[in-house]
Amino acid sequence: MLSQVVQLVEQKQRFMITSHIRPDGDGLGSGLALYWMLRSLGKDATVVLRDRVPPAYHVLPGSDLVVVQEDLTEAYDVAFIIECSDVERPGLPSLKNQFVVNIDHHSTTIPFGDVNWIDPTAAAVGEMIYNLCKAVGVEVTKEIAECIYTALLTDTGSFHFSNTTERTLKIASELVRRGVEPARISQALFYSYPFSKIKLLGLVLSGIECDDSGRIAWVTVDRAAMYEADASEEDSDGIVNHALSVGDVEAVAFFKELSPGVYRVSLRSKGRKNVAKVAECFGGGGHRNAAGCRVEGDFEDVKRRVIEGLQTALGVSPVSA
Ligand SMILES: [Mn+2]
Repeated sequence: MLSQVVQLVEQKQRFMITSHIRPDGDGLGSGLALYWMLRSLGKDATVVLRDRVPPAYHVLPGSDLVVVQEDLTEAYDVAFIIECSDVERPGLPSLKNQFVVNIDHHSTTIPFGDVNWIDPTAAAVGEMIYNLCKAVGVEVTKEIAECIYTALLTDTGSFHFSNTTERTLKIASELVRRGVEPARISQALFYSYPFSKIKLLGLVLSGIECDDSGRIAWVTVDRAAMYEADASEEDSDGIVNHALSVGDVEAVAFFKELSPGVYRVSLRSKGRKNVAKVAECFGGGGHRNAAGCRVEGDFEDVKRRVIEGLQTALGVSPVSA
């Protein structure tokens, strides 16, 4: 509940903020916005992540202050966990000994925190942090605005996805009024890729396939493509969205080989087609238009099971994948 979070922010002094492994724009943007908000109130705050900040997000104020650690080395009054489906997701084992506040906008999250603030109507956790700033009376500074704007921009697919509401755009407008330069943020996030990322994108997209209905497509990244493109793990992020740009395609699966027989599966859909339900069948989660899971097994078998899950979700008769 927001009121409980406000009370903790007002009464406690030492805060720690984290998000999931392989941090994204919402996890980082919301986390750093919360950091700046707490600093404005004169509180002690530290952002701790298991993985480093991807270079694209160095544009975020405070990204250089993020502490990258395998685990926590201190005790805090409150540990904020942003955008995580469970307490394991940040990859910091001793988090479970802390007083945890779970902040998320995914409907599939479980209430693992001592306090749980879940708002599935928010386009991004960034929107929730904006509301928190208002609730505790902190002025939205340029730093806070840039962090929240990044969270909104990335989680809405540059305001393309169906989670983009009037409220999202109103907040974005307010953030621009507070000093955000949209072109500068977009330039850093979408026009500053390493060569290897575009090389990998080409290799992967040239292998795009779809089922007989033409409504479900999939792409695969294997270790050979990663090697050929000389790609980093981060270079494969976002490829899934390109597959969804085919007109007739309503849902896509992105398969990434993590190690032999282990695949990370990212699912995306358009409109009202729900891929979170498919991810949940494999022990993953997410929201309606963007979800993910990890599946183990023989690749052809993994692929068939996931495609069949998507066919069921879309009401497509299961024909050959
Ligand atoms: Mn999010």
